[in-house]
Amino acid sequence: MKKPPILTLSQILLLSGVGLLFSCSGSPNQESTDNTTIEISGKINAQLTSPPHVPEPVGSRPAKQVILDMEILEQEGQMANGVSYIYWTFGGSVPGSFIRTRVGDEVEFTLKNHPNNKLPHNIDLHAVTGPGGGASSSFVAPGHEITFSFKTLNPGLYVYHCATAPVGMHIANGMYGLILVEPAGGYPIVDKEYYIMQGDFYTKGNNGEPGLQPFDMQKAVDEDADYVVFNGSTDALTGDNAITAEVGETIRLFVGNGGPNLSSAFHVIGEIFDRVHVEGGKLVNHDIQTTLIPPGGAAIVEFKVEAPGTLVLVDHAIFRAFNKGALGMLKVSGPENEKVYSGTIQEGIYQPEGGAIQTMPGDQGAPEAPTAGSLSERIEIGKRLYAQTCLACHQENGQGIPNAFPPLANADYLNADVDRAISIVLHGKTGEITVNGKTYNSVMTAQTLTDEQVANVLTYVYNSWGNNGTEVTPSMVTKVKSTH
Ligand code: HEC
Ligand SMILES: [Cu+2]
Repeated sequence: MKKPPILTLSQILLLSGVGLLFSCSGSPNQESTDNTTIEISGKINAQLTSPPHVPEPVGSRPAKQVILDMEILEQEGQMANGVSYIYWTFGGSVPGSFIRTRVGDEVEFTLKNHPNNKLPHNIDLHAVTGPGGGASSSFVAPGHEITFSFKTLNPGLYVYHCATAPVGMHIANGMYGLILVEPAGGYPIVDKEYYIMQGDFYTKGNNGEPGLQPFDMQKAVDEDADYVVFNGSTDALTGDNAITAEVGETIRLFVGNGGPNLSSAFHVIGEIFDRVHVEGGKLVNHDIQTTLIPPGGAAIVEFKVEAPGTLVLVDHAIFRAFNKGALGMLKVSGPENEKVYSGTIQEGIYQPEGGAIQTMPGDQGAPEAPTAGSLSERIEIGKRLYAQTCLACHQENGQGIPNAFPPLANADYLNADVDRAISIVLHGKTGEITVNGKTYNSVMTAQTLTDEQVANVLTYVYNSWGNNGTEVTPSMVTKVKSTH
């Protein structure tokens, strides 16, 4: 056996690499800026815009205090021709109002929940360094408002969204938007800037079925989207709503993906992205055909339009584009440029094809639940169910959340009427109720549980936190079901 040399080649390389790292660390190209120390001078009101528009670039302005007011509105809107939907919105649009800041700004954010709204909401801004991205300080019940503040530390394009339980449902209903943090000095000026966000939607009726379509939780869990759209609707960026440009102009698209589930293979048919700020950050890639934007992510894409015609924006997971709505148009007008493209301009090659043929997910209801053989087993199984299905709203010890979710602990309303409690878990509940002297007027969604599961979870609740110890049996649940 040979004795090993004192240093192997790879060890030498490693060491010299470390040396290189050290020798570079003091150079001016290395990032060592501490953005927490950027001083602010003066105060401005934030300009907010609805999609596809964006506020004025920050340009060379210094960091400032930015006063920002955003109102949450739950309102009906159009998903597709003949199909409407109750959207939950930040500022009345899907995606929500575009927020434009620069690094070092101190944003004083007031979130208002309109008194006509049914549900509590909050906001998690991915641009925020702090607990829950602001979510933990911004929880707000209908008719209330809340103010919190943050300093923007990292330049880039960020998603914001609601993070109130059930989180997926709030996002699926349209509660997302973009906040841009420009670097000092701003991004280079371009001719046109637009705001686009993809989202997937889940409705009781399949794609194209007319009328006011309710949200379908089961399809959302299965990630079986009926609609995949830009800016909240199949028509938001087509026909008269198309975005526009002139030949020779430079375009910047701020593109986000609200999800909740599906990643976007963002592509513009007939264009190549000259530059892409990958994932919305500092890294710039060049000459890109399709850029991947995950749910909760964003990208900035830039290109120059050289020839007239209609450029088609799609999610290149292509059934989503032609059959579920992920299709938008950028109409470029101006003189032909035969050097770039010699063909005739033809409108209408890429058009939506409408309702995809889909099968409903098998409607077998909830899976067989374990059957409880005794009261203590029922409580034990019920406790697990509570953690899975009730805890997000009613909280770990049944204490609820003031103005939003009523308490189940020592709750007079619960203890007064067991059949009513069973009915609430089976069918959900909306309208004003009074629990322990406080009024609540919100929405509890119906829980998809078997009779056995309803019995177990309610038995757990009745045998916890000072409640009256009722045992709820599956036959009691079956009886309540048959009388409603
Ligand atoms: C998405 C949030 C949410 C979830 C999940 C939820 N609830 Fe509720 N629950 C509410 C709201 C909101 C109300 C009040 C509804 C109203 O204002 O009319 C309520 C009311 C109730 C009430 C009547 C009021 C009271 O305090 O006694 C009971 C009982 C109840 N829920 C039990 C449950 C049980 C058991 C589960 C789990 C199986 C559950 N809830 C899951 C939000 C929720
Ligand atoms: Cu919300």
